[in-house]
Amino acid sequence: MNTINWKTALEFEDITYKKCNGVARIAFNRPDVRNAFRPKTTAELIKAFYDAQEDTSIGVVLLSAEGPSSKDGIWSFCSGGDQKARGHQGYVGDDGYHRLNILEVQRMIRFMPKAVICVVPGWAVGGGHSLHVVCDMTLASKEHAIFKQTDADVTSFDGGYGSAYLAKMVGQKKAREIFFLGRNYSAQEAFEMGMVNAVVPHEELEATAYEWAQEVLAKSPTSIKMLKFAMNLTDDGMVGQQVFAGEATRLAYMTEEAKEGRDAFLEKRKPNFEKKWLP
Ligand code: S0N
Repeated sequence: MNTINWKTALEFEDITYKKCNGVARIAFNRPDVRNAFRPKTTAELIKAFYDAQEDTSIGVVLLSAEGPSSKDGIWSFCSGGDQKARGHQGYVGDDGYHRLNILEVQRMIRFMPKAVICVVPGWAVGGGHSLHVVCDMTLASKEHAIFKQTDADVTSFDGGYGSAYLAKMVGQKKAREIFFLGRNYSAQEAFEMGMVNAVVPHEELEATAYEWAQEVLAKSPTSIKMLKFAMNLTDDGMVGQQVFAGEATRLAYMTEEAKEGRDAFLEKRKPNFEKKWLP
């Protein structure tokens, strides 16, 4: 296995952002509040995910968390929206405006043309649970991961990927149980439901995530991207079709036919497509 030598890519306050050998690691860094996110956190996540998307040396993103809490040693992935930053219309940022932009983070994960692996070292709760659902794969700490949906306790409801997509993953009855009862589920239970890919001893969690990332990195980048978008497509409606078709267009641009179309326009002549209507 490659030695993991994470290097800080960008400095943030609420998250850490590092890179190593084709892997980007974005991690919540508010362990004393169980890694709850406030508007500053989501703004930082958006910047980090955008950087990882644009960096052609990066093929896989790990979404993880720093920890444990300095107060009580408990591990958390993310406990969702910071209830202390919650005003009457949403979560209030330093600028005084209310924002609900965690959904933008979800969309970035969903439409990122690279694999995103969620690494859950502890609590995955509320909006934190939804983030794990939207990631392409999830690895969970055997000893410390706990999955829980508290949306119905605090009057929030993730009606998109957090619930409807979860139902496609674990089945309708189980998804309703998760949201309507808000119980705690261990990593093993989450694995048995089909929402976790592997249960990993806590000490090996990050190294395992890095190994999984290296396995993905050995594959064809175009295949990974097209497969991800193909699997998204049926659940994402016209936007899913748009994203998949956009990548198909990119592939079409690489053909001789496309080059002829462009050149003919620039040279103010009729294109000669040589009438190759391939079967
Ligand atoms: C995570 C839980 C289960 C952990 O329990 P535990 O281990 O007993 O710890 P606590 O003593 O409860 O907590 C330790 C300290 O951490 C603070 N804290 C924990 N979670 C939060 C939080 N979410 N916000 C702020 N602070 C938090 C505690 O207060 C405590 O601090 P001290 O030591 O100072 O007292 C347990 O903590 C828990 O249940 N947490 C709350 C989970 C929750 O309800 N989260 C919100 C759920 N809703 C969302 O996430 C909104 C989703 C969302 O954003 C969204 C979705 C769809 C559409 C739009 C939006 C949107 O709003 O953007």
